[in-house]
Amino acid sequence: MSKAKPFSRPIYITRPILPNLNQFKNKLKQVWQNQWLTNNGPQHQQLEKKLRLVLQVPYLSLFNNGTNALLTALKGLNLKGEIITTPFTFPATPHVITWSNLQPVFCDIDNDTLNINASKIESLINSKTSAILAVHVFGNPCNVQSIQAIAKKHNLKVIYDAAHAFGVEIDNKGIGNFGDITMFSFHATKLFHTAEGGALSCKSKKLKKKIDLLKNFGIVSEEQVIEAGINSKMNEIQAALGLLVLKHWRQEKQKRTQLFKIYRRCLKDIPGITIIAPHLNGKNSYQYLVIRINQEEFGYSRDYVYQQFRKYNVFTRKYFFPLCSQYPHYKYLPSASKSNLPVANQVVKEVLSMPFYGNLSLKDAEKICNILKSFQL
Ligand code: T4K
Repeated sequence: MSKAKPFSRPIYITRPILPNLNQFKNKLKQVWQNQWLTNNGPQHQQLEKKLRLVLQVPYLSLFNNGTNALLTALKGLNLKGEIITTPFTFPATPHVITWSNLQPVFCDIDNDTLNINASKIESLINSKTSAILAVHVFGNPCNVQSIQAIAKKHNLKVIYDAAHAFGVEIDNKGIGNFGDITMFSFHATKLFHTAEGGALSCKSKKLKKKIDLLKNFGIVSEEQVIEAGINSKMNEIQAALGLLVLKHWRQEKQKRTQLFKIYRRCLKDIPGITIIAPHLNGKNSYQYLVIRINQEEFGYSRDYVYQQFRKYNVFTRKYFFPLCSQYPHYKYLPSASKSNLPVANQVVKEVLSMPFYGNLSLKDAEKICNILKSFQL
């Protein structure tokens, strides 16, 4: 194989959907005409209604980012004591537990889906446990049936972090219908985005009302404040952008399914390389394309591959290295010990997020795979 040349421009793992600038200017004109910039304005109301339908959930509340949404979910469910969660996630997941004066308890992950291993949850439950905070990592759904059964048996709440799972369905139902509350992130790096943004879905009008109060200081009216809320509102400019991005996300996903086919074809014969996400079964978000590198079979470690790619102007990412359980403020926890998390500690050394976005050409995806192959020669 002839040696591939480095890309002339940096290739990142993702690039945001950017709607036509003139269309965005037109949207901004509407905002200017309304002279209404935030606090549940017309753009916000439209986006909330449309997203509720796209995500197929009964109730949805928009937020200024996913982390604040998750923080509000914990507050809204009145949780106490310990929350069982995964160490293989973005820092936001355990940090919202800590910010709520609760204790994260790390549970090991499943070797195939990389999500919390439902069969390991029960041994971590004690009288202080009040909830399970699970993450649909890389858009691959958790074992929601088993998690629900455990929660029911032990009277626990279930919160799903679906930051990566926009538009995913489980048994033809929107993923936001599982658990007590589900969080979505609309950060610029997500399939659907509002630059920064997020949402919570839930199943009761009462809980939606509480969530909406909590994200707006607990204000009911000019003279009545009934909750110790915070300010986590999505503004009109974010919502206006979201309304335009919403017109493009299906096409973006379609382009990514084509890219996925290229990656699958080109990577299938490389010993030691497997694709983790998008998962072959079920309806994935096509949010990330994640490979796993078995050093023994491939001949080189994930860290070597990551470094080598940089020489070709390809900036892959080691999501989610290091594990959250290795952060200085969590590593002292008994549940953070390596012996409690053997699978997570192995997986985190092997995963690599590859470039994956609609504007990446099929030819460039093929070239990236050829570069990877060339490391073995
Ligand atoms: N739970 C989970 C499981 C999550 O993954 C996240 C966020 C959250 C909760 C919290 O949700 P938010 O509060 O963020 O809504 C990025 C995102 O900032 C973060 O939202 C996301 N997960 C995480 C997995 O990825 P970084 O620090 O890795 O992003 P950054 O700036 O390195 O961007 C990655 C690549 O994307 C860049 O190399 C280039 C490209 N990029 C990025 C931005 C911001 C662009 O092309 N344009 C852009 O505007 O965290």
